[in-house]
Amino acid sequence: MQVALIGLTQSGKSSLFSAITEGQGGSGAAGVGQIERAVVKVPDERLDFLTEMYKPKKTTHATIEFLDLPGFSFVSESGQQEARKLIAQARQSEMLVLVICGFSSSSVAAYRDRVDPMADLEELQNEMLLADLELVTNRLEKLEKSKNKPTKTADADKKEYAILQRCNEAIENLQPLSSAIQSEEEEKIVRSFGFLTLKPAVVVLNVSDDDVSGVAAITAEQAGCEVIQLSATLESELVALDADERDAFLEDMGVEEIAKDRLVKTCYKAVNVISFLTSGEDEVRAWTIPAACPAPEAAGAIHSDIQRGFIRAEVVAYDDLVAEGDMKGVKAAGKSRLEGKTYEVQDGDIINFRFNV
Ligand SMILES: Nc1nc2c(ncn2[C@@H]2O[C@H](COP(=O)(O)OP(=O)(O)OP(=O)(O)O)[C@@H](O)[C@H]2O)c(=O)[nH]1
Ligand SMILES: [Mg+2]
Repeated sequence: MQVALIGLTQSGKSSLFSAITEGQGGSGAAGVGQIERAVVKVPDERLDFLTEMYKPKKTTHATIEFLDLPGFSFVSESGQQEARKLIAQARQSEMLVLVICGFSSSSVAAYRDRVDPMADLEELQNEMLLADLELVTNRLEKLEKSKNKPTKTADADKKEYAILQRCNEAIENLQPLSSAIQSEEEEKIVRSFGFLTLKPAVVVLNVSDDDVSGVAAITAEQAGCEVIQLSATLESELVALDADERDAFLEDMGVEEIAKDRLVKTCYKAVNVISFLTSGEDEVRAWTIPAACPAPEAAGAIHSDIQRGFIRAEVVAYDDLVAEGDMKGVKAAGKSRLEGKTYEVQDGDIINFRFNV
């Protein structure tokens, strides 16, 4: 799963990236126009608990790949061209983090000489919509020429043409693209285009250190998605501290969790995936599956043999394990379940698959 950090120039994307990756992906000092990438563990207190319990040789987290894209500037023609290329890159990610500048600094030139988060967000979202519209119209023009020719793809082309026309209408009527999609099949076709405005998104409002606990300048309603307010520079300083210092600092601030952890978890949830867990002396591990996934398919995330030879899933809910203290207690309380093929795996299920091949 891949998440791209995008935004207008100098909004703090690279600072945020450095905090999220705890510095592993470089310091944001890469050459101008370069894309940085790094794989990040999704924090999971359930894995911490299981690791404490089993003391395994290895603990494996779910992961997300983050991309740090250079900032977009729509001020000049050349900036717009550059942004177009970067947008093509962002289309490949499953999710977007829109990093919006909410800090003023004497040493950083503000985009369009303003510190106006709402105006920046509107400009960014507007450009995303325009880019999607351009994609729709280009493709429609191509299909216009080919759709009535007796080619191999004529049927598929006609279908696509009809959907894209509806997409076009939706954008022109200022409706979200999602309103143009009527079935799962259509969704699949549309997904292959990588429309930016259809991707799950979260807005990060990057404010000064002393504003982090203030009222956010953008509400979730205005953004159309969750808004997380943080200070990217503060976050990157926090990750450089050792665990005790970090905890002391968070306690001082009166917050439970470092903001970048909250962001990574939010991204994971936003793409509609969940984790089930496996545990043992060798390894404690989180496995990523789509929400509402039947047990055999979940088993397939581990190995296709386990899916093929699926017999039953021995399932313990994480909360039951915590309540009973250990697996013995869980079994004594009758809270270990045997589930069959139609069972929908729940987030946090600890599973042992029985299979036969
Ligand atoms: N005062 C202050 N400065 C910040 C904050 N976040 C970022 N900066 C500074 O703003 C400048 C740009 O930050 P970057 O993280 O490089 O921004 P960017 O979005 O990656 O920039 P581009 O990739 O060029 O678009 C740097 O000098 C940062 O130190 C903040 O919360 N407060
Ligand atoms: Mg940058």
